[in-house]
Amino acid sequence: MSSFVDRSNGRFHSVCSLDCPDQCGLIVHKRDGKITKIEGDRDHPVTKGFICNKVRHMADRIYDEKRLKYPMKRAGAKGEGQFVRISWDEAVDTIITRWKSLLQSDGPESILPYSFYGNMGNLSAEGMDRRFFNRLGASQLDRSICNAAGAVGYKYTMGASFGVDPEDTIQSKLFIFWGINAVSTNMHQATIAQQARKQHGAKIVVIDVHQNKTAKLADWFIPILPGTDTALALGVMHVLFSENMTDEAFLREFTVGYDALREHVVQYDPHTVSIITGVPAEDIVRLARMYGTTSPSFIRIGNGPQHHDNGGMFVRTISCLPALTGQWNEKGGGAIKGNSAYLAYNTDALQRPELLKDPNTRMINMNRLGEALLSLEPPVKSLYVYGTNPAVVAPSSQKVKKGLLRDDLFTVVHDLFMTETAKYADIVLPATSSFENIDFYTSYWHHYVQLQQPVIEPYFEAKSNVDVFRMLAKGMGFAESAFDETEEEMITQSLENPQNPYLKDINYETLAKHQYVKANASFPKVLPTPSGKIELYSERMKKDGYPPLPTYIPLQEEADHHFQFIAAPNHNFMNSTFANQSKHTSLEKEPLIVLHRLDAEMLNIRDGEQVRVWNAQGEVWLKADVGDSVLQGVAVTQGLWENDQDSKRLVNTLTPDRIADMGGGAVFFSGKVSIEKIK
Ligand SMILES: Nc1nc2c(c(=O)[nH]1)N[C@H]1C(S)=C(S)[C@@H](COP(=O)(O)OP(=O)(O)OC[C@H]3O[C@@H](n4cnc5c(=O)[nH]c(N)nc54)[C@H](O)[C@@H]3O)O[C@H]1N2
Ligand SMILES: Nc1nc2c(c(=O)[nH]1)N[C@H]1C(S)=C(S)[C@@H](COP(=O)(O)OP(=O)(O)OC[C@H]3O[C@@H](n4cnc5c(=O)[nH]c(N)nc54)[C@H](O)[C@@H]3O)O[C@H]1N2
Ligand code: SF4
Ligand SMILES: [Mo]
Repeated sequence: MSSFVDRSNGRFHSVCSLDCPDQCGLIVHKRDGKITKIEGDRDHPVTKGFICNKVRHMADRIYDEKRLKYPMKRAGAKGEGQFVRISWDEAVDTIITRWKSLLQSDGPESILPYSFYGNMGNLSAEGMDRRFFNRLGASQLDRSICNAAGAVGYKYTMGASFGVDPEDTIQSKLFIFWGINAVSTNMHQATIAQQARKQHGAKIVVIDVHQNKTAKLADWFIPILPGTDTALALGVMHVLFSENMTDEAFLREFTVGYDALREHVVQYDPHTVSIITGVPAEDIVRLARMYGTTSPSFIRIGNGPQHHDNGGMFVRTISCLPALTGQWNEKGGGAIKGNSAYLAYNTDALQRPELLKDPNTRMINMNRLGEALLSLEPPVKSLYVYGTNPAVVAPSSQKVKKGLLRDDLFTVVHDLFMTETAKYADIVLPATSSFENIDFYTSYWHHYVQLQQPVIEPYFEAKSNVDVFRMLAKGMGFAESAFDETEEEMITQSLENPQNPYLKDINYETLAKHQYVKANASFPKVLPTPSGKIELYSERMKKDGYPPLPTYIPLQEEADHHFQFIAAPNHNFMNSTFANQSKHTSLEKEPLIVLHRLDAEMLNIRDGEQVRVWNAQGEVWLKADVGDSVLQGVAVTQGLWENDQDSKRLVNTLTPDRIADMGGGAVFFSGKVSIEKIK
């Protein structure tokens, strides 16, 4: 059980639990046992007291009247949202009875857990739940919705998620934000870039399909056609090689395949690349010269271009660039896609894979949830959702909803709110917020491990993920000691990782004392690639059926519709989190669709008019935002809005559930739509 210490008043250390690279240190103010204010921890070495607007308003969410207080069971039709209160005993009994009967009739694979990182705490997101579902033998979930393609792509080049320490990037003289809206999604990296600009005149370049908030503060915004970034990177390489701006000594010592790459990129001359990308040839040359002559330079590789059919190859390609100019040898030089390898903890100790008896247990890709519910054989008969809101965030959401409507599907949703997904549940369970739990956090951007200790008591009857899975294990009669361990024990085991020397001095005690501890990490001298070097040419890729050299492969053709549809995150929501809070929705006002003025003219659409955006999967209604912040043929919307009343705002209605080139990744941004004025 969580050990709650009654500390009714004062200021308490905490950490932001949201799925955001910054993982800010927080100070929580309390009076009479309640949170009154949340602010940044000024002593935190990376986040330094600055936090985003979303979390400054977090107390409103914690005490929102709409928060789930008790377990409930469905009292109306699926999707209607009619529920009645039940006890925890009844909720657990109902689940266990149903699952025991399914084990008999259909076997454990008929049960599918469905989760993501609504709470980044490792115990909450990938701890007791994994132990439980491994022991149950349930279908496994391939958690590929976020950065799976990019992680695999980066691995081919670099071996694992090792990038530059973001604290060092203050030294950089050139920041390239490549398909990342950092002002909204990695605000401290944007702050460091602005500080470097002030201190020593660093330049900020943004490459994006949309002139977003980050592009607005850049020294140079390069608009590009969606899904063509790999070609741009190859064009930059072409110029670097042909104008002798490469670091030959570095290439010889730390890479393999540079001669093959040099020859390979001859075909990607600026003129050819310009036709593919929509970036003028002279800008390609200018970008390459800027990159080739500025050191240290830093590329922040975003998730945007990675959420495409060719997203894995994009990251594989971009991650070759810093090696060409020897940037990994410069303090603050290099790139970040993710930095999770520095803080790799002992996942086996936490998740107990040995509890899963059948190694052939099926794996279901979370990006194909709709298909899995509608047509998988043998069928999924029960779905257990926690820490995610698939009816809103998963691709092709009308299919997901159709699947959730199935009468014979027994669905349980554990969340803090009655999400759109929860409305389809048979049983809804109330979750604690991270401020009510004990957990440990490992950022995927900076190098700090952080501890969360409970700041407030659980809200009404809410329970943490760890506690719920303990109850379910007891109910199922699982006798293994893995289900009795305390959170402190689980944290201790996780941090004992002989595979990762960087964590050597970090344990529960040091965390309890210091709250956040930096891993003693540095960029590895020998990378975990087959050659130990940066692989510009990858034999492993060839074996896996990919071109061994970085190669531009166009997006899949969808000839029926004209506009490339980019449904990206917005500033004031976190995926679908906060889309149910009026403070956040009123800051965002309403969902827009950004169009080029010539496209709008052609469609007879004026700025501010409501438009219908549609394809074969369905339709969405959005307000036109007409201007020149996208190229022609591109349509951008931001934010995963909820559908309230009759509004048609569920943008994932229109996104494809195809799978990316690598890692089973999602391709949210590769779909196409048509657009017309609502008459
Ligand atoms: N405020 C806020 N912060 C967040 C989130 C949120 O929802 N809101 N979500 C969190 C999560 S889970 C994640 S994964 C990260 C994601 O954060 P980012 O890494 O910033 O990724 P996205 O926001 O998906 O997309 C970034 C940019 O890619 C652009 N883009 C799309 N396609 C292309 C393309 O083909 N080429 C180029 N060059 N650009 C393209 C989009 O216009 C967008 O501006 O943010 C996290 N932080
Ligand atoms: N169109 C489009 N779709 C996208 C994206 C995009 O850019 N465009 N981005 C994609 C990406 S990168 C991601 S990562 C996914 C993210 O999608 P999700 O992982 O679904 O993220 P959220 O919408 O924030 O939902 C998290 C849910 O977890 C709940 N929660 C929080 N803490 C806890 C807890 O401790 N226990 C339990 N049981 N529940 C908790 C929250 O209340 C919330 O309802 O969305 C994807 N969907
Ligand atoms: S969402 Fe990101 S920027 Fe905002 S407080 Fe949390 S970690 Fe910091
Ligand atoms: Mo994500």
